[in-house]
Amino acid sequence: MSNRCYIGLGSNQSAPATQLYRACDALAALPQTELLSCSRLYRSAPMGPQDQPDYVNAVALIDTALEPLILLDALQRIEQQQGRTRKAERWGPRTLDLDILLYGHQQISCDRLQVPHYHMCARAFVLYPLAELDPKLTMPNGTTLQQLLKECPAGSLEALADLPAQG
Ligand code: ROI
Repeated sequence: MSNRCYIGLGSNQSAPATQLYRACDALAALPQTELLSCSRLYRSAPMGPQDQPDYVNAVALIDTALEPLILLDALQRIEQQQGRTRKAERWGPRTLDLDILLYGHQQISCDRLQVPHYHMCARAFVLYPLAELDPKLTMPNGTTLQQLLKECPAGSLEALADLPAQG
């Protein structure tokens, strides 16, 4: 069985755009998984602690037969392969962050994984790229993406380039 999953990508270290392109290649190479589409890249000021560089974010849509926790393991391996170290500081800079935003219409709550992702409903750097991939998307609880966007100003968010077109 296959599941449509939206993955959030973010980086603000070590050439962030390159990190995101590499991560998309790694998503496409996952077993039992097809990369269906990727949003453009977006730059935004850091949410949370301000003494760190701007972030580059994107959202990818994959079709996968990997179970949620197996997918999470795979995403964490990609983060590690791209130099992610888990530091004590919460909300500090990172080379690569990969989050499962949505996994089909499932709601998942266990100690390792929360789907839909905790804060996605109020984060411009998630909602605007998501809308590029599917403007008619509905959350598992029935809230539409368009409703969420109305309550979430774009702020400093700025679209950069098409993800697949860049090397
Ligand atoms: N801020 C932005 N703009 N983008 C992110 O991906 C991001 N990720 C984070 C915190 C530190 C909360 N801030 C962010 O984890």
